[in-house]
Amino acid sequence: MLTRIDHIGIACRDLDATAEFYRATYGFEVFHTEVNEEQGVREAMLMVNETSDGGATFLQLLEPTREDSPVGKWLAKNGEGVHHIAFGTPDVEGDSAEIRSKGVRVLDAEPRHGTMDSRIAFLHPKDCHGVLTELVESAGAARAAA
Ligand code: CMX
Ligand code: CO
Repeated sequence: MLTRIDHIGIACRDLDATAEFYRATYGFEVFHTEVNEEQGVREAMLMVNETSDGGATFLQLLEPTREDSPVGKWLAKNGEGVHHIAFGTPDVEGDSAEIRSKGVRVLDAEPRHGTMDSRIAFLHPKDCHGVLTELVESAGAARAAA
């Protein structure tokens, strides 16, 4: 069961400058930074609020580490902007299977490594009315609460 908006993924060209925009404009501080070579991104997580399932909602700023990565290709085509949304779940495998059974392509046959040791799976945007959608099982409180 999906229990929160885990994050909104925002593609940017300069992670540090974009993080500074969010700090100076809204007061959102960087909570965590990480490089995920498998996904081809350098990322910063900015916490916006905690959620009733024991998790939290973040903005995820994404700078590509290589041009041929999903975010690199997307930036070249679209420029900076909202790249994906992510829903939190205590059971990424179970929700992936259920959503796949409804005819939505799950891009990851097995969950992959996500930020802060989460486990993630992506749904094809063409099956989700144009929205690239990610499922996130976080490593912390939300999974323990399952
Ligand atoms: N949102 C909505 N639509 C998107 C999209 C996005 N982010 N990315 C691609 N599309 C659309 C394109 O516009 C295109 O549509 P048209 O055919 O109508 O032009 C179609 O999907 C195919 O796009 P493409 O540019 O040819 O790209 P690919 O098919 O090679 O890849 C996708 C698209 C979704 C399969 C790929 O981006 C992917 O596997 N994404 C999942 C992984 C990811 O995004 N990782 C980065 C984030 C990591 C994290 O959050 O931790
Ligand atoms: Co994401």
